Amino acid sequence: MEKLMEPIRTLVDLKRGIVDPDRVTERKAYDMQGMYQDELALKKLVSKDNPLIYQVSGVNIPEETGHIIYSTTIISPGKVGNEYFMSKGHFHVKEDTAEIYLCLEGEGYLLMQTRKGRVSTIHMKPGILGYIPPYWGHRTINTGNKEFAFLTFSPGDAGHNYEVIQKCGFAKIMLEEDGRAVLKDNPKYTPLDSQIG
Ligand code: M6P
Ligand code: ZN
Repeated sequence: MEKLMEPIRTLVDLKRGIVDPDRVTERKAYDMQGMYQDELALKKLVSKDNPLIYQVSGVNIPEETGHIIYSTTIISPGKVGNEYFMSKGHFHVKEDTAEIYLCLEGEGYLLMQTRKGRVSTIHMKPGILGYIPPYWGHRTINTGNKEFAFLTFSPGDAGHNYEVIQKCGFAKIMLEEDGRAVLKDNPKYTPLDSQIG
């Protein structure tokens, strides 16, 4: 017989997201190796004070079909060289699953990419909701000068596939030029040989 789960009540701060989460995952500069253009700048950051790049706070929901997982991501302000702090980025293991990002605080970009390398961006600021359709890989970038916080909702069975991004990178990168955020071609991008989507 299937076990019936009890409902959950979660307090959400409308600027900082989930209050009193069950789990917090921190990604520091050390955890971001291979993700930025300027590897030397990243190395220097790691040996200086290895700053927190972002953290994800979530509630324990079963990672199963039928459930909806929700969490808050907060990306610190800062840059590695002239490339803004960002999340690792991933595709979903179950690629035909979507996700919703709702911006609470700060500003940044939701960068999305298909397996074939087609790119789309949404400029996020408080109150903007970004819908990531199935099959689009996604990463978030803090282009502001304070924390960039957003709430996310995804199907329980979506899963995280980091491999493609780790291997190929994103086709575009977000750099600061003359004090502005500019989307540029990623010179290190290596498209997959066999692509779908
Ligand atoms: C969002 C969601 C999470 C994800 C997090 C950080 O909150 O998409 O599922 O873990 O961002 O992104 P990443 O896993 O790519 O580091
Ligand atoms: Zn996702």
